[in-house]
Amino acid sequence: SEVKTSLSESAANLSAYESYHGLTAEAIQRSFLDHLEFTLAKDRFTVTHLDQYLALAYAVRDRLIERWLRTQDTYYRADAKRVYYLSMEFLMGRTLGNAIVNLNLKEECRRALLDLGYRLEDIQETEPDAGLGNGGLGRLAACFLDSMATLALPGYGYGIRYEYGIFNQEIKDGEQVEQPDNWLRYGNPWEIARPEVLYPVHYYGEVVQFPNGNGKIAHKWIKTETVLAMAYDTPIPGYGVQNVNTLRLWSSKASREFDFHHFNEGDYISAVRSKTESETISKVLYPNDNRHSGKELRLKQEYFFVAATLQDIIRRYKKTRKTFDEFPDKVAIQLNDTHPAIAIAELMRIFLDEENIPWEKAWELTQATIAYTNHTVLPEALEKWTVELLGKVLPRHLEIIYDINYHFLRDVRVRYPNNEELVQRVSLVEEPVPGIRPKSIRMANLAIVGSHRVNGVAALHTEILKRDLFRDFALMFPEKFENKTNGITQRRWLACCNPQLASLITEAIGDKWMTDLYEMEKLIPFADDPGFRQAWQKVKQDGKDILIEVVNQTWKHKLRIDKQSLFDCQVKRIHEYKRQLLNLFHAITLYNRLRHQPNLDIVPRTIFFSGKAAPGYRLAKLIIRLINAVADIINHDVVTRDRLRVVFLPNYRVSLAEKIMPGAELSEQISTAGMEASGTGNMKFALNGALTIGTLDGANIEIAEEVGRDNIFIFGLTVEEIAKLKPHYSPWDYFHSDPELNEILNMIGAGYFSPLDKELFHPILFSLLEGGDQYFVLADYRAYVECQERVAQAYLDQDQWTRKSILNTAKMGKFSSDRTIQEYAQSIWRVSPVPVNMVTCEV
Ligand code: B1H
Ligand code: IMP
Repeated sequence: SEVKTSLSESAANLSAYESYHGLTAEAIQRSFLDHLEFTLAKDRFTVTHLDQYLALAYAVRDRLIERWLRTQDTYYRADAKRVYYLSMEFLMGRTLGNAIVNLNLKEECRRALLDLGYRLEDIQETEPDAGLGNGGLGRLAACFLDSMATLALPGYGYGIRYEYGIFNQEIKDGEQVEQPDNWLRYGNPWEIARPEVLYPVHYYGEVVQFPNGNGKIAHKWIKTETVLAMAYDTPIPGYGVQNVNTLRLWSSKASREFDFHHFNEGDYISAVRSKTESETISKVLYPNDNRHSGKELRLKQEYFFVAATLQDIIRRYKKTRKTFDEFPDKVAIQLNDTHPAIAIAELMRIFLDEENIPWEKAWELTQATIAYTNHTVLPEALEKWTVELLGKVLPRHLEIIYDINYHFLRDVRVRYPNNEELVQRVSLVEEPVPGIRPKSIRMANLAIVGSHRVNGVAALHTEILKRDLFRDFALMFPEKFENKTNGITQRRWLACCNPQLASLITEAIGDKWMTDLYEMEKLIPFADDPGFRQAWQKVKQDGKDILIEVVNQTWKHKLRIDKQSLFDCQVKRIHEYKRQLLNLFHAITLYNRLRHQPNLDIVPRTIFFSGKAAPGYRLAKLIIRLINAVADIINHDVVTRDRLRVVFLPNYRVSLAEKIMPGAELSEQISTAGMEASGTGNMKFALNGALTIGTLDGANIEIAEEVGRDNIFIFGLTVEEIAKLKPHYSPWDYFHSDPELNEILNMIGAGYFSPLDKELFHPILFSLLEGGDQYFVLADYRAYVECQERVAQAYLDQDQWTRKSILNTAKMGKFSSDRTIQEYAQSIWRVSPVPVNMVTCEV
């Protein structure tokens, strides 16, 4: 401590600081070896890859701890307003490489390990992904944590510590097979268990009323089943700052009373069985992207983490305050979609039933604290819980929701008299239609009414919310609705995943882009510099070679990829609205053209697909089968296989995305206009220098605005055109009038790609023809194929293509999640940075 104090006095002595805090290669090596020996009990004869990874992870983690503790202390001393990001999903991927980059320790780690004969890159490959999310929504939460820490904002992520994350996808005979993702099997060096941070969460039971002595009625929720939530913390280091924020994930544990109750009844086996049942709450992530399941366990998961989180938030608030008057000045809660929207009823329950705050005040505090982000307009994704289920699992919350609705509708009737249709539309309660739909609670309506801000995730999406989905609410509360266009963290999605491109950029314009992505504009003049273009092209080629290596490892060198072919990538969840079929039909178009004219001169392409289908989404799984069947035929045809390849990369996940982005040249963002709320993969590709082929949907529109129409390939129907076409759309017209499209659908129908089961893919044809083609695949086919011809033409001029590639990266400034988070901080959360200082802080 004396050493430290004297160091603080000579605060400028940075190298002494680094040496003291163990930030040198020598210290890291020492720490690595110590952990191998003392933490893992291994020597050089018994050390495994896993041990190497764990030892390095512990050595790096050690270097975060002091800053982490200091950060929490700093937030308390500053009496800072905190932001709580509540999300059912955090798709973190790997942590080691990101922590090393954010601590600026890459060279030190590399040297420390090389000296022992290890390669940093190899060690990183051992880390399993933390796949606690489905796709864009979960990864957005992870990018936001990185940005909040980097911006020195007192931000916390709160969610569930799923024992099983998103399933691992295997492809067997062309089909998706799901394997459980037991990611904690070998231990998780990044989490710290907090067995003392333990809260009860109640379910079921009943509500009793009694006079509270002040002439009012009090409510008590009794005879509940209780589960305990235990905290696990993961440090979230910022880049270029000393702040280390916290991601707190809850794990369910059986409560002690629960045990005693059953044990006293003398049935040991059923006591242990009941115990495991309460522990199933945090067992597994629901693998649906953009779809509401309606299952009881899912509702219990949502309430589980919300109830534990609010207890923790209120505990922290009460450490410095006696009344709740300042709650909204000290606490901002952001709901990542409606999945945690029960927080509105839970916060009201705490204020009303436990803190005895009167309704009006409780409601004012709740609204001022909470904000809601909507991520989808797809009707099947909107959460509606049946009154029956909600009343059974959370009876008091159902009462409170009815009360909120009563107060809300009373105000609506005053403001808009004699408009019962409006009242029905905005009601939190959807009335039943016998035999068709049960009486339900609309969670989006609850979220809007209970929040002071509602935001969409891209400009178009927010407009659609205001014009269509939430039209009535936007007219009632125009000041509530805002846009916050999504972003991605350039630390993970460029610095970590594409170190070569990052270095080339930094050599040219310096490294300020790491914390201010608008700095990338300084690359614009380099787009016309032949030497720089050549260097850029070389780095992109290296990225392609790494991707080829991934293919070789997957297929054991059986699938030869032409390294000069156009690398055309569509990687995202498999969903009809994302239209992987459109892309596949283009592949079949090229295949047919080559079959019919074997000497046809085309630009060689390798078309990569990757993505998971929800296990219960039959058509999405069939699409995976069709992609693999088409790939099999095309890749084995001697006429076509040197000019056209189709590759389905199994098990898409964050760590695979990090290998795909640097090698991609064309980014497929081809959703039906109006259906992809934002997309964020589109931003990752463009940041790594891929050109986009896309529809005017989600954030594509804003990407086009930034890069300019000359540097992006836009095609297809617009939202307005689709709305016009919809009432009289007939996919059959396109089927009959477009010969190439006709041929493709006939081949699929005749079993060309499934000779052993000719009807295998008929459900796909059915959805496109009889089913009415809900996603306008046939309507956009011709425009898409023509646009792909423009892409191929452009690719022929490699020099011009490279120029456009550089300009794409240069104009990505807007799409940093730092910009997004700054906007949330200013206009929704009203929080300011609280930087942590390690050197000058007193000890
Ligand atoms: C997005 C979801 C989603 N929107 C329900 N909605 C889920 C809905 O488990 N569930 O029940 C899970 C996920 N995910 C995505 O959010 C959008 O489709 C993307 O367009 C957007 O970029 C992303 C982040 O805003
Ligand atoms: P939490 O934010 O209350 O969950 O506490 C996290 C950490 O913050 C604690 O373990 C302490 O290191 C620190 N901390 C908690 N209370 C205080 C306080 O009153 N002043 C300064 N630091 C605190």
